[in-house]
Amino acid sequence: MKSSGRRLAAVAAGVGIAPLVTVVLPATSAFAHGYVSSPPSRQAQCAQRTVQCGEIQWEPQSVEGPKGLRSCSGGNARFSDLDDDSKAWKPTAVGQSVTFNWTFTAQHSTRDYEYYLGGKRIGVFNGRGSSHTVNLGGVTGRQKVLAVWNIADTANAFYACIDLQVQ
Ligand SMILES: [Cu+2]
Repeated sequence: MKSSGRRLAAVAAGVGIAPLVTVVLPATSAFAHGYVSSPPSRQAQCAQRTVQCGEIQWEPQSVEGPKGLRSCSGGNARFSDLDDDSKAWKPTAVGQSVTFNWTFTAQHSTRDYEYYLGGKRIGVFNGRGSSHTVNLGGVTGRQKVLAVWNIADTANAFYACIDLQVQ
């Protein structure tokens, strides 16, 4: 009698713990990574509700994909909003010299940061800084810069597109 009572207590305790585990696990996956917050990247504009977007609005830091891509979404179908040039992205007015600032929600070891404009690399920076000043090389008008944060110890990178109005 005593031992079966103990067994029942153990089963009841196990049932009590299970819901806690399932609640805690999904919440942790959204913490990692980083994105360009200034000038506001496309995912930043989604997060700020400047533009209506899908899932990316909840996790602007999560645009992660294999190194070497040149898309704003980093190949993530669920963030395909970011590849849509027809959405009402608000361009930031800038001159030829632009400073891009990253916001990090988790640190990773960095291989480098790269900046692309029209398929051409206009900047590359080694090290740990979160702020990079790039020269746009004489272009004017509406432009789109792709910023890439290449991680040193994984195969992945983080991607962010920034819409600019160059004066
Ligand atoms: Cu991360």
